[in-house]
Amino acid sequence: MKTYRYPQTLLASASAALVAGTLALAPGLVLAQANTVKIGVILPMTGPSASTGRQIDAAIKLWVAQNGNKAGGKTVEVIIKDDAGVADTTRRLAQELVVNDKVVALAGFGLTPLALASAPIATQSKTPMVVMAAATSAITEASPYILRTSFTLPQAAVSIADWAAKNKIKRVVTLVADYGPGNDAEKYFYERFRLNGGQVLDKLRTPLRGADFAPVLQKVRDAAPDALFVFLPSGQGAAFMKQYAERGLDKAGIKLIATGDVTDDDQLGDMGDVALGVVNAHHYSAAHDSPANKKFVDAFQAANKFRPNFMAVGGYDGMRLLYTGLNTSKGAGGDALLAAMKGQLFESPRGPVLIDAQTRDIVQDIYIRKVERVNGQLYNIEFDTLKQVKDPGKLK
Ligand code: VNL
Repeated sequence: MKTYRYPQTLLASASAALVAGTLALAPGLVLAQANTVKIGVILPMTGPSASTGRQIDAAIKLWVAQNGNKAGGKTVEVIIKDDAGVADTTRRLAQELVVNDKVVALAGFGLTPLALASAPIATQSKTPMVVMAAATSAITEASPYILRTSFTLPQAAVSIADWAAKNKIKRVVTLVADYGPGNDAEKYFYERFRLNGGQVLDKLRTPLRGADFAPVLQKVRDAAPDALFVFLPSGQGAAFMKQYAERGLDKAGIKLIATGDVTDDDQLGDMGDVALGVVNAHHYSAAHDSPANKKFVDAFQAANKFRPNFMAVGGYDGMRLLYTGLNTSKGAGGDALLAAMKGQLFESPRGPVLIDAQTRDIVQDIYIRKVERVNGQLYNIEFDTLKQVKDPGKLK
């Protein structure tokens, strides 16, 4: 998936010759250009969120390997760029992909600030932008050209808040990463849990880049709640679990409940016994029991030496959305592609999903899962399903 750039001068003279009607130079070259559509994917391939980039990159490659490089009668070229998780870089790359590479769509976006930084470029250039990872509710409102194939934190947070209230959990402390999705997780958990008659004793936050959970874990121990509710972005769960166990909190009678970002399939295999029994809510488990998921997981694991996580599914479904959209728009981008992607309904490895035509956000089943050991490996085992959950952030 490396980009090959035609030399500028050659292209310029080829198109000049075309205009003059005396096409003498490299006609195949001009044809190839007209028959190619480019998708510009921006991911954190390096830096603290590199696991998200690695998962989505692998899923995109799997999609192309399985479905070929043709859509809407055109050859699809996927250009993958690394923003290292830095928003200024994401914005610059989005600009370059639109202006220089003339991509028909932007995709990827590993973290909320990276998606928000690129939203104005999508709007100004009328370029559809498929958010495959970032999950703050408000992202889809930042541009009418944004669609999302990941999830929203409110979808997961209200689901686990309902489960907790029904399962004898009365007093909770919340702990979230201190940025967009953490704010959403805290707010939506808090509101729903209190509505259900529960009590939130404290709301704790950790810096997005902070890996030291000691100060907040001490506060949790002192507050002695029935349960601790946690949201941390993908990639931080294992470090958190390790410190949770080191401080003996798993043995202090405080239940751990979470969004599935914490018991992420990317790291779950290495978390050890401390993760056993953690109940959490999310939209995807590698153990999801369906023929579509079995096929996806088998193919993914055959191509990579790791398990797909929810980020991989966001990337895979994002490619489906783009290919199906391009088939309908006959390879056109802009408003035609945007319209063709709105309202798509399909069977994802996660279960049935809808890209809501009004909100451009994803409507999907949210599962309540418990971490269990299956054939020697830890998995999130689904035991309850909330059907077709719309983003609660869009219902206000
Ligand atoms: C975000 C949300 C990122 C959930 C995550 O992992 C995650 C975000 C990198 O919107 O920044 O698990």
